[in-house]
Amino acid sequence: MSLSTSILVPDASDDAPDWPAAFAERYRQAGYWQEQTFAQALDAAAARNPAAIAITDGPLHLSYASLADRCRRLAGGLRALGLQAGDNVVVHLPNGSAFVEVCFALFRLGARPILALPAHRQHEIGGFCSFAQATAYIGCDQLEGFDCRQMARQLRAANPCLQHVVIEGVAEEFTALGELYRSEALEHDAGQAEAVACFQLSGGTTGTPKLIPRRHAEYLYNVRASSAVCGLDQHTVYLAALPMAHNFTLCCPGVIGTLLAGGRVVCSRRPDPDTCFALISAERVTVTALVPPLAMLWLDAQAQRQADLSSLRVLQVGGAKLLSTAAARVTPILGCTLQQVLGMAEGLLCYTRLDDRQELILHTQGRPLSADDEVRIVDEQGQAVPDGEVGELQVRGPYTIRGYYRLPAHNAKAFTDDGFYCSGDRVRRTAEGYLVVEGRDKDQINRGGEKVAAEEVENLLINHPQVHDAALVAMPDALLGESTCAFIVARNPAPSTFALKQHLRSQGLAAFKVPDRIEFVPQFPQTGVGKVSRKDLRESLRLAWLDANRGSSAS
Ligand code: OOB
Repeated sequence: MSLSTSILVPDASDDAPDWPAAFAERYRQAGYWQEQTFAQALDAAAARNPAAIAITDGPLHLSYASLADRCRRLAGGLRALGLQAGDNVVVHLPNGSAFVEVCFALFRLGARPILALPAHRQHEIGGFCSFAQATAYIGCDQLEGFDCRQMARQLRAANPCLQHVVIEGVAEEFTALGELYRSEALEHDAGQAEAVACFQLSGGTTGTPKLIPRRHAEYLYNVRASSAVCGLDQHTVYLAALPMAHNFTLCCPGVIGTLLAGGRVVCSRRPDPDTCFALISAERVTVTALVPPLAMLWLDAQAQRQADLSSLRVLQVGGAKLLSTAAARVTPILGCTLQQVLGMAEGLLCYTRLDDRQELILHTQGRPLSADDEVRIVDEQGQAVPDGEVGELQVRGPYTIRGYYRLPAHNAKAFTDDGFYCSGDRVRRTAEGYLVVEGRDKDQINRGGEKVAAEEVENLLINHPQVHDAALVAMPDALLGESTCAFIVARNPAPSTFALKQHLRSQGLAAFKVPDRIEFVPQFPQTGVGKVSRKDLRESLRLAWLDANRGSSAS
């Protein structure tokens, strides 16, 4: 690996690549893109049924009218603080009503939330702040036991652009989120339908964050079309178990889909079966979304426990491949319909349909959401392969971005000349147009839905004075599907495994990216051209895993 290739420098000249005019016109004509912003869409939902409950967050039951009013007042408060249209704002909040209010207040202001995950720490958050020149950070006092205020002090010292820190809870020297609601409501919506509404985050393959600009019109289409495919309506009770900031939970159709359909969002701070089963029974939840390892945990828990999950109608599973054996257990054990979702923050969504044949639901990752999703599956030369053959999934369409924020050089590689996004996923298409994920071409590890960019972790490892070189690869894992193993070529004396993990944590790396295993090797296997052979490293782990599992099944 080479450090020099991984430094991606923001280039403000190519802010947020847009669709070419002819495509934009086509998507408007088709009715996909409408003249509406997120703030307007929420206002319309609130006007339809102001007294209905929009959000349940612990003891709090917030009506649509209160939610809309709180978002307006918060928008007023944020404006009085100095935030304005076009500002980039890092939002780092757990699942809860405050997350939704902050997002909609920023939408109204025309400021753009960068949707950080609760698991992100200083390394990631600092990266977003400096890359996007964020003017504000909105966090909370305690996030899964982590003190965001402490981090905010360091962020401010390192990022002069960061003018405001807003904290939910005890704010200390910062601005308290609660105070901002005292302001006069902001009636004017400064959002524009085809402007950037927010930034999703790429799972990443490189050492630096990649921000995904999502625009009101295309992202609202993503929400509306997903909502139709999942059958959401005013009776929907959606449980947000995964982080709300993630595209899956937020817009597929998720929290925002539920709100726009007039349903109710139930917030869970944790995705474990104990917490979620209690919420499902108490709140009569009808739909929720999980990554495969959690779905498997829920299945095992319910097989023993038989909680009252009778209200549950649909379980969406996506983010990583669901084994068909696990898929087959969903309806018998949880009593609901399984919907497989192959999604990506860059856009494309594939869903199995609720009335699909069992065979499709159990064995495929669905088919594209939109009739205008142009999916092609190509070989190494970029030529389309026939149905049934495996190739790289490339896509363009009415809600798939044409480029990352401020990264023209990277965009030139990640998108084809004719605007297709190169996903790095290896898939095959069935004769009926359903996709089956067969693997991946990118240097990314999919740790049960949580994405780890190999290069990001390697860069931090080789910062350690006792590390000569590092390579992070996927290792088979019964629950996660994949976990991470770092191979290290050490200097003399070699560091301990503990010291290396400590080194990563001390640099503020999110815990899920700290390698599950660390192996010391004298040198890396090489490819024919002298690059590190990740394939050989992965293969050695796979063989060791097979060996170990053979041993355990024999005993
Ligand atoms: C979702 O989005 P991201 O951006 O965190 O990750 C996207 C990547 C895909 O390119 C693919 O490699 C993998 O995650 N993936 C799957 C999958 N769903 C996503 N791999 C196998 N089977 C699946 N069902 O993960 C995401 C976004 C919206 C909805 C659902 C998932």
